[in-house]
Amino acid sequence: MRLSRYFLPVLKENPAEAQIVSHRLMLRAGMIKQASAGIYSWLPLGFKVLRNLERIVHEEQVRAGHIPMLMPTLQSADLWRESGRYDDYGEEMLRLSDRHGRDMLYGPTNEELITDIFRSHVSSYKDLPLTLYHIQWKFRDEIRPRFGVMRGREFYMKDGYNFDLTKEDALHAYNRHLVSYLRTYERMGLQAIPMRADSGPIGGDNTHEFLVLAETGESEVFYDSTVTDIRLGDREIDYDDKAQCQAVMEEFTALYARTDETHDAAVFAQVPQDRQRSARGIEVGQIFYFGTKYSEPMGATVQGPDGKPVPVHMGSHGIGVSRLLGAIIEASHDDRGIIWPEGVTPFHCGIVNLKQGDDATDAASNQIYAALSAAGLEPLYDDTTERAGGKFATMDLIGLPWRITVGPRGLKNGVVELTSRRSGESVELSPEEAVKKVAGIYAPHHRAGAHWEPMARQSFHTWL
Ligand code: 5CA
Repeated sequence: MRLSRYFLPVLKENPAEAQIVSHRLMLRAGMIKQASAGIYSWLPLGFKVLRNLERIVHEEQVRAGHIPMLMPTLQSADLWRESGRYDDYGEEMLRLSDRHGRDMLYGPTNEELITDIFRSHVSSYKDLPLTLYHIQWKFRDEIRPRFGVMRGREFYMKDGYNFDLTKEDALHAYNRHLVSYLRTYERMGLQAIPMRADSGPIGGDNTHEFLVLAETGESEVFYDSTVTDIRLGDREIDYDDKAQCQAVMEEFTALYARTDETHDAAVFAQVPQDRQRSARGIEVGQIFYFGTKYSEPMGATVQGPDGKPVPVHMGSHGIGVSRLLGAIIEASHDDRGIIWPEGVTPFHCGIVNLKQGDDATDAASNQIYAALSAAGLEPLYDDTTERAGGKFATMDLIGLPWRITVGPRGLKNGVVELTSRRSGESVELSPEEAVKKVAGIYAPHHRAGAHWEPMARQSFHTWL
């Protein structure tokens, strides 16, 4: 993409309404614009990152054996009356009626709708196990929408639902979700710690929230500091292997890590004192096992091996996809702007032409642009006539992890500058070497212990 043809409405001033850094940077980098309280338009740069996160979520869910689909945002109130949640859900639910006076609602979550789909089409235990998921907009009329996409009213969520014959099978589904979520967050450059939590209106008593530690987080958390040393990394996971998934779940949940709702001071006191931590965290996902809470009242039964109908065991599992943008920025920025992890960056590499209009720098910049594109990458080329300082400030603000700077002085010596946004370090290289280096960084499995993969090459959103 050439910046002169893109739509990147960056703001020079700090917007007064933004209280936390991620909200401020998303507004300043021209990623989002508030449409009304807690509801945002996703401008091109923000939309690109949102799509990248969505792609990672899809890849990891499909890898775990879960099946993508799409349910609507508007639902009929009747289904929610069946489960008993229509009255229980309270003010957070946005209720509407259509021209025939039928009660509708904008879905805050989808347990009822998916249970209805299941009961209409599945009648035998032989069709189990089954896990269906979608990524769709949700609406919760939060009393205090704030911090931009972090606590929105309209937000983008991945929600998945497992249907199993037995509790044991459903707990395997729970573990599969836990493991696939760990992979998902690590690919996004995040550490999200599973913590014992409260189930709220979803129900059940087996639930973990995934928390990214951050001072601006809305949740208060208590944990054993050694929990932050555990990584999933590159290990091969066989999602059909119950024992392996169980072992990973145990490894990640054995140490004390709880949100304030389930915090138990007496148990916490048994953690060695120098490892006791209390901090704040951003909840980027939550998994639930709730047994037959929905299948029983809604009649979602299958014929068991003995021919008798049994209600299925279910769980639901959510990732806050739009909230993740805020969480990643909270975890990865400096005073100049965002620092995108390679796995989610909107463009792989920036190209800054220090003397637009100069034959030599224009030609070299164009060549680098073409070579990076040919390597399957998506560069953002600042081909505007803005002065150098302004170009650098914009690149730093929007946070592309790598930048190639092309200037007349360097070109005389046959070099350009490759700069890491994270470390600030620059090296002088020939244009060909610079391209090779960047292409290598995004090559699969370049870094041991990290399993992010190059985006443009395998993205199902290359049209973006
Ligand atoms: N049905 C279950 C699992 S699919 C469910 O709704 N879980 S949830 O309530 O925990 O939501 C899942 C995730 O959505 C949360 O972990 C959080 O990351 C995100 N989320 C929830 N509310 C908001 C909100 N108001 N703004 C942005 N993200 C939110």
